[in-house]
Amino acid sequence: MARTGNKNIQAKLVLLGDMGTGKTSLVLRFVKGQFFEFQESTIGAAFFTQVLSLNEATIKFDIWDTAGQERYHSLAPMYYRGAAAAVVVYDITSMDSFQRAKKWVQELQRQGNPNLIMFLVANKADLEDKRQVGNEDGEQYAKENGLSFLETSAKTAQNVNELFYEIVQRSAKNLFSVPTATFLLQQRDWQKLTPHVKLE
Ligand SMILES: Nc1nc2c(ncn2[C@@H]2O[C@H](COP(=O)(O)OP(=O)(O)OP(=O)(O)O)[C@@H](O)[C@H]2O)c(=O)[nH]1
Ligand SMILES: [Mg+2]
Repeated sequence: MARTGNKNIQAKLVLLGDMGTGKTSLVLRFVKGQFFEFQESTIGAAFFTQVLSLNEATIKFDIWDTAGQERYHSLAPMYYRGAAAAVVVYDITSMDSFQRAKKWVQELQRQGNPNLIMFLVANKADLEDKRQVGNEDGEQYAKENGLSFLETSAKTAQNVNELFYEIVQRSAKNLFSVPTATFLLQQRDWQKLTPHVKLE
């Protein structure tokens, strides 16, 4: 792997999406390995940091978990401004949340940083029997808009680490000014190098 030098890099990541889609739950699953059936609705925004180390470089992720309630909408630009990556979350059991996700994507495309890396995340994939939004619908919308797409479950941890690894990998080019290809990491490297990131 290419040597990246002794760098400390800070990257801002923002999660957006309708209330109740599971933004806080995804972050808690990733950062703490926890899940709560009765997660409280976020007020304003919550802030988490996660430090990932690889070779001589350290990335400190500042994660802004925004509140999905409509009354907090006007605060959002404060959180997505300057972000390296944005994760727009919807809930596969709610068509409304998918429509809301599309609105967020449009807003980010209009207002966001042109280098912003955007992910569309279909959460609650464990609730297959209540599904309202088909996997193909999310996938197709993401493709049309140049977004990365993943179906996740904060409850079962499905694709949660994968989501954050992909964010790091896709951000790597911007963060390290090296081609992503020289920066690809195997998951076992992550495990070795990042004891504070729990792998399921
Ligand atoms: N079954 C299932 N439930 C989930 C999942 N993710 C979150 N939940 C539940 O959905 C509810 C809402 O989750 P939150 O993480 O608070 O959602 P949020 O997007 O942060 O909501 P706001 O803070 O109001 O914007 C909670 O009761 C969670 O337990 C999931 O993947 N599967
Ligand atoms: Mg929340």
